[in-house]
This record gives sequence, structure tokens and C-alpha cells, in this order.
Amino acid sequence: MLHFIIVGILVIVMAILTYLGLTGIGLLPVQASAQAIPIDWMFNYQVIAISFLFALIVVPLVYSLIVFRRKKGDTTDAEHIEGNTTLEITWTVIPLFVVIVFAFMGAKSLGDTRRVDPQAMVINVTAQQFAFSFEYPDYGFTSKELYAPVNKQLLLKMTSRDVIHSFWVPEFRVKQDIVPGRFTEYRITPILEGVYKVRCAEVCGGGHAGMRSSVEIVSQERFDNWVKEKQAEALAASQTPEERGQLLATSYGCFGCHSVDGSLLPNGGPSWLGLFGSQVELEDGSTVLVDEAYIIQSVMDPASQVVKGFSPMTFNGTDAGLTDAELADIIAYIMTLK
Ligand code: HEC
Ligand SMILES: [Cu+2]
Repeated sequence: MLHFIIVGILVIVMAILTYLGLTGIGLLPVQASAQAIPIDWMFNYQVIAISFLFALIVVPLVYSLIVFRRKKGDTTDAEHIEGNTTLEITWTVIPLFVVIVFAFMGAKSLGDTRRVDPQAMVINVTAQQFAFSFEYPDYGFTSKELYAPVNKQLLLKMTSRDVIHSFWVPEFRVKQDIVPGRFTEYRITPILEGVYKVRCAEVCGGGHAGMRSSVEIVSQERFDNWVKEKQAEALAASQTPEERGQLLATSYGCFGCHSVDGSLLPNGGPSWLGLFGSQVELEDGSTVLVDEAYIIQSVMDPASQVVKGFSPMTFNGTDAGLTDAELADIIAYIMTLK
């Protein structure tokens, strides 16, 4: 009886130490999603069960090895035991009960992680060897990284162009396969701002290890700004240089001083109509051909060349921070004004 009491105490101590050890080493990264909470809750009870079972097996084993070791010279047989019905019923019923309880807990946590928010923001995810891309159908652009506002459910509709991949952000806990020819859904509600990483969790070829994308969870305000930036980028990419040039000329205020219909604006400069390729007379009496080099010099260093009959242009491209690419677009636009 004394042995049972000692082993019982040792099992409890060992179970507690194992549990503290397992939780102390930080098995899990931060909880960055609402779904991580029920999953970690469930996981915690499993760690408790694991610690107890570990102690229940290892402690009696080691105790027996040490305490009941065969004495020197003792060659007698051990006692023969013919089964114990009470013990067998006990060790069948208790685990059965534990497994049923865990099944209920599992169903509950699964239900919590799958909870649907009808307001969820849809993002279409396409995986291919070896990258993810994220399309935002509500905003009309595609991004290489996943950017999302905090505290808002995301519904990722995922598909693959080639083989099976898997979407896994450890901080979100939930993992979902991405299968070609099929759409799989992944719901997540980020609750912690930060930069995480999605990694492919299904060996998908030679570049599998490098198949990662950044996942950035930000405030709603920063997300809105990012959307605006991305939309502007998408718009610029879909425009011709002439279209961009016209918009740039508007935003830099060129049209306050230059017309495009041949008229002269008060206190302005020459009209841009028919400007490109024409000959202009400068203040010093010389004549120059209007080509790209001349326009660049006129805008970036206005004092160097002043058109006869006009006061020098007060707009200075260099001071205004006009870039070479922007000026090239403006020139492309001026060239269309014939
Ligand atoms: C504040 C009024 C003003 C603004 C704004 C302005 N300009 Fe001018 N621009 C002038 C005047 C005045 C001249 C004529 C005197 C000169 O050549 O310096 C001129 C001349 C020019 C010329 C030479 C034209 C020719 O006939 O040879 C070019 C090219 C030009 N501007 C481009 C631009 C561009 C591009 C912008 C916008 C990024 C711009 N300007 C904004 C007033 C302006
Ligand atoms: Cu992959």
C-alpha cells in the first residue's frame, strides 16, 4: 500500500513538472487570430492529458526498476497473476469517458474556429510553384503580400495553378490545403497587428522551402491607405504614358499657365498645341527646335531658355521634385497635341 501512495504522489509531481516544462518552452507562437483562442484552449487540455499519461507510464516503470530490482542470488520466479477484471473494466471505462469528453471539446473548438461572419472580406488566393498571390475583388487589384485590417474576418478563397499547396500562418493556427481545380475556403479573424509569414506547408517541388509571403495585419486606417496606394498603382499600370502625362500635368498645375488649344492664358506661357517639333524664338534672338531635350531643359532649368515675349516661367521642375519618368510621360502627352 505504501508503494501505491509513494507512486501516486510521484505521478502527480511528475505530471505537474511535465506540464510546466511543456508550456514553459513556448510551444506555440503568439495568438494572432480569434481562431487561435479555442484551438489553444483545446491544445492546453491535451497537454494536460499528455503530461498525466506520460507520468502514469514512466513513474511506475522507473519506480519498479529501482525498488523491485532482483536481489543478488534470488533465482525464484515472480508471482503469477491471472488477470484482474475490476482493473480491466476501470482502464477501459475511464479512457472511453476521457475520449468522449475530448470529442465534445474538439467539436466545440472546431465550431468556434469555423464561425462565419457574413461581413467577412473576401480575398482570392492563388498558389503556384512557388508563390502566393492575393486578389482583392472588392478593390480591384492583386498583391504579392497579404495585407489586412485587424479585427475583421477574412474569407480566403484559395486555388492552385499546379500542384497541391497549403496555406499556413502559425500565428493564426488554422491550416488549409490549396488544391488545383477546386476552391478551398479559409476563414480567419486577425486580432493582433504585426508582420507574419505565410508558408507553404505541403511539399510542392524544388522551391517549396522558399514559398513564403509576408502577411501584414494593420489598423483599418493603414489598410485604407494601402488600398488607395495599390489602386493608384494598378491604375497607373493600366494607363498609357500619354494618359499618365495628362494627369501629371494636371496635378503639377501646368494647365494653369499652358493651354492645349492654341490660346494664351493670362500670365501664362505658350500653348502646348503644336509645340513639339516647332521652332521657337528665344529672348536672345536665337531659334531652337522643340524636342525632348529642349522641353526637359525648359522645365528643369526654366531660367536658361526663355521664350521671346514671355516673362520667365516661375514653375521650376527641379524644385517641384518632378522625376525623369514623370517628365517623360508629360512629353509623351505634349507630343500628342498636334
Ligand atoms: C506659373 C505659370 C507656369 C506653370 C505652372 C508652368 N509653366 Fe511652363 N512656362 C510658363 C511661361 C511663362 C513660359 C514661357 C517662358 C519660358 O520659356 O520660361 C513657359 C514655358 C514652358 C515651356 C517652353 C515652351 C516653349 O514654347 O518653348 C515648356 C516646355 C513648359 N513651360 C512646360 C511646362 C510644364 C511641363 C509645366 C508643368 C509641369 C509647366 N510648364 C508649368 C509658365 C508656366
Ligand atoms: Cu507550395
